[in-house]
Amino acid sequence: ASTQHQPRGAFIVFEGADRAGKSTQCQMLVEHLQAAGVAAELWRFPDRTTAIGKMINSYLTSQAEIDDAAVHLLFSANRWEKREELLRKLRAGTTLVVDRYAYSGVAFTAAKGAPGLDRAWCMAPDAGLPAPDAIFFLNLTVEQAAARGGYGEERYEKADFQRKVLEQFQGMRDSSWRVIDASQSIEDIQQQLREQAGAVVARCQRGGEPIKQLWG
Ligand code: Z5A
Ligand code: MG
Repeated sequence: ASTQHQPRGAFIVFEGADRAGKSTQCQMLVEHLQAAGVAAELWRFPDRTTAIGKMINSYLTSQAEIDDAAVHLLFSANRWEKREELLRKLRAGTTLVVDRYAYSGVAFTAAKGAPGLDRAWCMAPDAGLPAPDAIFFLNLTVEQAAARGGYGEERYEKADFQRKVLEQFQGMRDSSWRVIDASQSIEDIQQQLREQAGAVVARCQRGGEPIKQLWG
């Protein structure tokens, strides 16, 4: 039997509007899984610790200007450079809870509306990356997000742009995405996530689930 079909960890991605609570929920979910005896790790993209990630960080904090197409490819390269480790962890049985992935990559660049950088162009460099077993989309309007104390100081953290990013996410979403109303309380959201993520983890632990590829 192919090793891909052995019991393995689950690959769970969180996407959604800014301020929707992705980082809060990812952290809580990983702690819950670990407490339940599941091998689990919290990952995030961009991973700002690598050489590529440091360039991305300089861009996001406006210390560097980088061409829109070039920075898009850096975000993608930042996922490709983690691919081997990601697959190794999953096959070793570790569940990965990942705060943003290629969907953010496409939504944020396509939202710029720059000539030539349409959604198809944005999707191309991520084709072939491991695909998640589940995508949780934390859904929050720009107005609800603003009520949480406003956006931060980074490059993309402006209401007008966030509205365009949300439109891009709506356009990409398919029926496999698990949409969660992120205006609920932190505890209520976490409860729903635990139930749904628990089922995905159990399914992958049983085996027979191949690791698929983007954009399948
Ligand atoms: N980006 C890109 O362009 N291309 C790519 O390929 C990738 C990313 C992967 C960095 O993201 C930027 O990179 C991001 C996309 C772009 N740009 N923007 N904007 P990041 O992940 O580092 O962004 P962040 O700084 O972590 O912010 P965030 O993700 O928007 O926030 P969040 O993680 O969703 O929310 P949070 O930090 O958990 O919570 C926000 C606040 O709300 C906090 O005060 C919480 O206590 C509060 N909160 C959380 N949940 C609730 C509920 N349920 N009720 C009330 N208050 C709540
Ligand atoms: Mg976050």
